[in-house]
Amino acid sequence: MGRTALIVVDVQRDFCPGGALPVPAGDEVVGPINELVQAAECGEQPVLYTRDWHPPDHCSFRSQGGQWPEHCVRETPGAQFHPDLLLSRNGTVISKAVDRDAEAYSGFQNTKLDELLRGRAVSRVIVAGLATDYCVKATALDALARGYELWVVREAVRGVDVHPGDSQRALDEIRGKGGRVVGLEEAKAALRQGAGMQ
Ligand code: VGL
Ligand code: ZN
Repeated sequence: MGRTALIVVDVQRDFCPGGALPVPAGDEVVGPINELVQAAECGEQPVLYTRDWHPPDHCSFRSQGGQWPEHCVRETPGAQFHPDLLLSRNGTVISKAVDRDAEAYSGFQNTKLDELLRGRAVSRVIVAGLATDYCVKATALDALARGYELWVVREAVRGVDVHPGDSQRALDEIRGKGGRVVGLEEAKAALRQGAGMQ
């Protein structure tokens, strides 16, 4: 059994209430995620933070014919992590959807995430963050497709639900493909255990 990594998906100002593309109650993930980060530090497990990091003319924006209002434009306040999010000393930031012409919901798409995880002998990935029905879903399914054991933390995700039920369907699909939806305490325990207990 390899190590367990925590992947914190897109906990950015624009995805929280008051932001450009707010996920309802999106800021409620910050508390549980901070507990997960502390558990990972305790167990010396890797923490990776993905961020949506779009150019100002990204193809996903309505102004460019896409689906979304402008959000998470690189180097703007809306793209910053939520101010209360605990940034681990040993954390790694993964910027995604940086190319104008490509949408990228998954943290694995056109990034070094897979390489980083393999380099650190990670076999299990624990995913938390925003949004359940977009970037959390895509990142989780990609992790499964790449052969990782995959857990999503129930209390630490929130969805957009453009169509009612999207978030629930996303979790069902993750389960259907072999992932687990776990509670906060189980996830913290796995992160805290660290290398020594395996
Ligand atoms: C996301 C919509 C557009 C996400 C990113 O992080 O879930 N959703 N861009
Ligand atoms: Zn985006």
